[in-house]
Amino acid sequence: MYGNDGLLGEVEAAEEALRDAAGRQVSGSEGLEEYFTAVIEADQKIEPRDWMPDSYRKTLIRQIAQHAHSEIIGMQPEGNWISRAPSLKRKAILLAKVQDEAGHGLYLYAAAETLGVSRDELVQMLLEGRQKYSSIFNYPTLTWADVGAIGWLVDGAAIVNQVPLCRCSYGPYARAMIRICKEESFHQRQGYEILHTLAHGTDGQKALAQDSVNRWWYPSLAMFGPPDADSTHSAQSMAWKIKRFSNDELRQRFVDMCVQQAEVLGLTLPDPDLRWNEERQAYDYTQPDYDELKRVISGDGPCNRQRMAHRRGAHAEGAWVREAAAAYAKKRSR
Ligand code: FAQ
Repeated sequence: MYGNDGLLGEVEAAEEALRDAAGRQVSGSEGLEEYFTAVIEADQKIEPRDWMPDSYRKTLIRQIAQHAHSEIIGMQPEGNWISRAPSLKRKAILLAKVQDEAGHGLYLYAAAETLGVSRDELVQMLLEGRQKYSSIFNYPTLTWADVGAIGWLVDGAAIVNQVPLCRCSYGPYARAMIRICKEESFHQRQGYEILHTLAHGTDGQKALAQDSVNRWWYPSLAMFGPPDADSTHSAQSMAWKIKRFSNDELRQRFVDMCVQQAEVLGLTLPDPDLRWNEERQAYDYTQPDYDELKRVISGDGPCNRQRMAHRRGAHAEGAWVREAAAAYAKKRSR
């Protein structure tokens, strides 16, 4: 019914492959660069102790940090609904979900730190606007149904994008992604269940669910990034096996997955041109507005300013906690 069992199977397979790749068997290469290339070609993992090109390191830091920041900023839109969830059970579930996102941020910052950059530096770059976070978290959560739409569509898009990252060539990132994907899959199901309940409720509840899907559909498609022709990093990231599929390939996979799920929900996707293409064995669909994506990425989305102001405020308010933790660590080390 939920349609992501296949994706979970891919995560299991990637986990097994990771164990094999850990016992690395590439040998006999001459220089450092040749060895790096041989490891990538053999589909084994680059580890923190290995030599790697500076540009590979920089690309990973950029992507992993952006991903970590997204998890942390991504707590805000849903956090907005914790105190207003319609029942104690819904509140407890949402609280746990939002807490999971903090955990994902933590795994990812830890993975980025293995590349020689500290979490403090990364957070500082986010606060100063020198690093990005996902466009999707700059849209507002206007109703309770939006919590369902985020789970179904945003977490759904996140899994489709992230399952291939479980096979990423950099070991610490791949290992973090295995755990994250398993949890994201659960998140997607909780969102789907919220929407399913609303869609099978009163006419008013169904209308609420439909309205949220109408608002979140295109921003979710835009999460996959610019179209391949405009994607600056894809070719190099795919050659390094950081990315395994292009932005457009994953977007298509997501659309194909959602169509059947929407049918089960009894909701429509807001695209009059969505139809099955027999020749391509995939759905034709309307592309999201990529100019809007550019605007949102560059800081001019509906909630960019609010999200960053909140993050800066939370960081400042948490200063005493960081100071206390540092003082305690110092005392213990003495
Ligand atoms: N938003 O050359 P490409 C989640 C930037 S986590 C903002 O195609 P790339 C969990 C890109 O950085 C969601 N910026 O880039 C959750 C680059 O900028 P630069 C986050 C975007 O890296 C659920 C420029 O555009 N997921 O949802 C976006 O090869 C619910 C050119 O683009 C990840 O981070 C965008 N949507 O491919 C949490 C997954 N798209 O640095 C809470 C890991 C592109 O050149 C609640 N990341 N840009 O100035 C990736 O897979 C990739 O980085 C892509 C972009 C696919 C996002």
